[in-house]
Amino acid sequence: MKFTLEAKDPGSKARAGFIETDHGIIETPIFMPVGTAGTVKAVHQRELHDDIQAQIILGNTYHLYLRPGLDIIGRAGGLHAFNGWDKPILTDSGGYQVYSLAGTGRKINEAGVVFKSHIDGGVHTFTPENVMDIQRTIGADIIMAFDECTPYPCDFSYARQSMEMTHRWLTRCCERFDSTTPLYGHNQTLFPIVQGSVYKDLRKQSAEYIASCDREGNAIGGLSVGEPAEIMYELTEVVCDILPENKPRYLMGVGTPANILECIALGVDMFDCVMPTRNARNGMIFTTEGVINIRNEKWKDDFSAIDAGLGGYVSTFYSKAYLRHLIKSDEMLGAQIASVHNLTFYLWLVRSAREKIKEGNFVSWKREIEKKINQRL
Ligand code: PRF
Repeated sequence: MKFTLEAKDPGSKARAGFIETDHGIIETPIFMPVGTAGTVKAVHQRELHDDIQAQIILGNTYHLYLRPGLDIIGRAGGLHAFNGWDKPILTDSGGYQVYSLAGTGRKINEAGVVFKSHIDGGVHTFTPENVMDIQRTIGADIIMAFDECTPYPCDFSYARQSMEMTHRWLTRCCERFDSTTPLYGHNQTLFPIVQGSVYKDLRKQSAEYIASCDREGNAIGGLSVGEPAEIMYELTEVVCDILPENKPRYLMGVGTPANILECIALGVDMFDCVMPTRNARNGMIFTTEGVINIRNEKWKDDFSAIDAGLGGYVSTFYSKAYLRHLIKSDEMLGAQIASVHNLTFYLWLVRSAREKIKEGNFVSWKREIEKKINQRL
């Protein structure tokens, strides 16, 4: 993997660049659609390529390991061969999914995490070592270190101990990753994850440690877990200022369109979030004019395009009134149209940000576009 910085915005810390992988180029800043179980929910691969113009998608170690399982993925020849997505894939390590299982009897200790499957209650263990092996078998281009994502709020002493354990787990991840080889002929790279909850000192310490590990890219975890946005921005800035400039920075699980623009301005290059797809299924539609709750009565006879300004097939072909009818009727096509549309919007947003950074007028564009896209229609 190779990251090249192409442009720095004069008015902010935003950057434009590109990442070269064996499955192709990722232009940054980028948004990565979430494909938890090896599928971006309700969206097929041709739509991802042609309509949404996705450049990389996410998969989850936790879900794929439980179902379909490593035997099937391995026999398919890895996730790319299994799901037919021939561009880059990033897999999350399971650290966050295990965090989400809080209250289900999962146990975290130095060795790793013991948890119960949400599918059949079976007991499994994740360790830094087996999570590397699992991600080798899945075959993602970018794989994530095994970490603990602390909840919010979290007291200082727990946050410090947890961060230190995440750092020790990282050493074990690196050792395992570096002593194993890719299974399918394409290279893989390992991104470590900064933790430290909402404590600036811990965040600085963690960012310095992660930077010293000298991997090809770095991630910021443990944010957007319920803390106020201002706190997330402050800590993202602290961490970005420490992480090396010549490597991509990935802010995990963020966020709203406004969050993404703000964090691009702080120097983040990569984002992922379930918001555009999950909220689509509930009728929340992001458009170039503002946010729509398509279930509202006011759209029942609005026969205008979902988003004429965005372009793209579903956004211009289908009307708001028709999409409202589909979502209200729980029709599968409603989830499909809404998901493709929202992802088209998210990819348009980062593509536009990239263009503006290269032109040197990101800040003024951001100010103008925020006024529109943040309003509720
Ligand atoms: N760790 C991992 N994945 C994540 C997070 C994290 O902290 C977050 C936090 N927003 C999202 N996804 N491994």
